[in-house]
Amino acid sequence: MFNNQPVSYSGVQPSGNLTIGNYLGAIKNFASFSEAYKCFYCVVDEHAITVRQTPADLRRRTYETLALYMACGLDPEKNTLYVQSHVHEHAELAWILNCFTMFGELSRMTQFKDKSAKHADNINAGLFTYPTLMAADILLYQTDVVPVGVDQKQHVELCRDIAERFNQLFPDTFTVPEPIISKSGMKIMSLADPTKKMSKSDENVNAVVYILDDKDTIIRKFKRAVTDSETCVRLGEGKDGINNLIGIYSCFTGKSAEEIEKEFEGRGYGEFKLAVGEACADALAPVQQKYRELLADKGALEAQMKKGAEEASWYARRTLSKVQKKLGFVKI
Ligand code: ATP
Ligand code: LTN
Repeated sequence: MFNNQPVSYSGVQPSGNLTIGNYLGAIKNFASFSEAYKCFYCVVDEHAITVRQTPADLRRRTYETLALYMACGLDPEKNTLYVQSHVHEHAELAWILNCFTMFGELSRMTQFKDKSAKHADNINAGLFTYPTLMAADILLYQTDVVPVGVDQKQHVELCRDIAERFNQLFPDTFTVPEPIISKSGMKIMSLADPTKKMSKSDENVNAVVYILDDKDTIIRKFKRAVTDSETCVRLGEGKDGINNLIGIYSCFTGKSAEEIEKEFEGRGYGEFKLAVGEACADALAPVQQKYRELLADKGALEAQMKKGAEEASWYARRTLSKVQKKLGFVKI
């Protein structure tokens, strides 16, 4: 809560081209909070450098991610859209929260385990303390709800534990947030290995459908999606590929799994895959069009970054100052 208004907060890393997993699991749902909540949506560039980034790519993707937020329907008049490194309070509160987070808690984070296995040559301290920076993002804005994909639930739960621990020592400091996991887009799986999350940092571009892929590419990727040896379009155990495609088709068309099973009764996987590709491409076409228009005007995007950072700083400053006072830092 901030001034009696509930707050929604989330973030996306500018660490790669955004996928339909990011879109269905996170960004598409952000807009639904705009009316009833004070919303903050951040491009988390400081999180992105926990794995090596090429500076020019990081810079370009920061603009692109902001443009995509807007293209996906986030109106900057109704939502505070900004870049994490433009609000220095995030890094400052993260340091403080590091001193209230246990080594054991961070060691249990599955994302840390996954990413340190994947980047074995660069298991840096930032990768380890990633969740305390994320907790700082959330807690600075006295956040009530955090819309994320299911892979981030563990981080939001750790954030709750940190907030509760801090509040016990220093009462009434932070709002304790709830994760909101959208049911439909909970976890979109890789098209090449449907037991794995579809991830923007996957090296196999055929495993991933990007929001900005053109129609032919989208249809080709779905055509090649790994399924099973059956031919009947229905949900089932061990049918991870088909389950995933039914989930994706359902998200883009609003149809339930039962309706989809009926629609494709007696028709093969080939026809179904084509329908999924077409539904996906048709849903993304207006987003892509809007995105291109927004990206063509860098000056306007920069003005938006500045406005967002000013708005966010106002809230962040208030929480950080309260925390510093409670801790006994001398104010001059
Ligand atoms: P990376 O591969 O670089 O770790 P990512 O693709 O997992 O990135 P993030 O920037 O970490 O993307 O995630 C942004 C948001 O998108 C988060 O809320 C996350 O839960 C959601 N998300 C990412 N991938 C998926 C997916 N496959 N299904 C559902 N939600 C997802
Ligand atoms: N860790 C998240 C991105 C993220 C985030 C946040 C999400 C950073 N800060 C605050 C919600 C709230 C991710 O990798 N998906």
